[in-house]
Amino acid sequence: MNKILTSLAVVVTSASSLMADNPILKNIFTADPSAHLYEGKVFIYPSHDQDKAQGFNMVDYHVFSSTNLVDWTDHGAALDVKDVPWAKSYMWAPDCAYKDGTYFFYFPAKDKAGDFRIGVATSTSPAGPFKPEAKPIEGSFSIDPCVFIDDDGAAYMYFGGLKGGQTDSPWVARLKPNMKEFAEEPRRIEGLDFFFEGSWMNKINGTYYLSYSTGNMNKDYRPSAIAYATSNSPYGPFKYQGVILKSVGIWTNHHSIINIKGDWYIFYHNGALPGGGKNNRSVCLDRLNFNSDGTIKMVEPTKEGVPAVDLGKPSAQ
Ligand code: FUB
Repeated sequence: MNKILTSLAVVVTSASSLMADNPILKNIFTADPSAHLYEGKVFIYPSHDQDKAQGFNMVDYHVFSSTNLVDWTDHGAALDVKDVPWAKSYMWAPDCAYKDGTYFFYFPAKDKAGDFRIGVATSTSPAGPFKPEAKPIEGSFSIDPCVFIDDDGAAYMYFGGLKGGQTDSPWVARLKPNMKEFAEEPRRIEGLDFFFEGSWMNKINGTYYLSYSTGNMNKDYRPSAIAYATSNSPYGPFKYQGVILKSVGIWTNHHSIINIKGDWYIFYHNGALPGGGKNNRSVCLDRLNFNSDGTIKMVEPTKEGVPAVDLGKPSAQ
């Protein structure tokens, strides 16, 4: 691995490899990757596991981008807990959404009372830095927000996994046009068998695919597989479809799925970097494939990762 220091970012190259080489992010420990295509690049919004961490008390977020899926740029700390007036600790799995020139960064964290809430921070750049709102989203609770914008422009937040320290059902709430407030009381989502945490939404050929981590809920796939369910409504009810990624060998599993140039990809994490493990995770990338009936094939995690894809020339750092 070769690091080139620039004034703004760390470019982490992988020796001109033609393959991405899992884990793809190697300069710091990262987890819970939410991937998006913005401005001709792939951006990853992960959690940042601290070196030698014994638990999940994360304190900041870094944003990564790539124009070829092989070489990744770390844009540095995009949000730090010390800059979030309401948050105390536990900066867990985030997501990002774009609307009308603004990037909205959604993140769960424990508030001063020790309860998980969901916050939002904004930037005009997909790389951040993000400016947090003074308070968490009113009425928000729990963890792992995923924000999905439907074809009609309506935005929905899927979230859930822990409520008051207990496992809980997943939730969905439509967002107001300002993307910073719930437009309705969160609704429970039905039909997500074995749901534990880590929601991710895709709409494919008119069908809503909600995928998620199953923790210890499915005794046949412990610990933590990624499963999915489908619906014809963003609110559900959903129909359970099965497992798409088996355990990655550590307690958590958390993913995102995006289409890049006509092919589907799954971003997830494992503990495979030197010094890695349960609390020192690293983001990986593999292909995801569908059957002709629209069901998803089981993913085979690889060491070599995916081939380079040309998304265009990198812009100046
Ligand atoms: O990274 C902290 C938590 O672990 C995430 O919020 C969960 O999804 C699990 O990956």
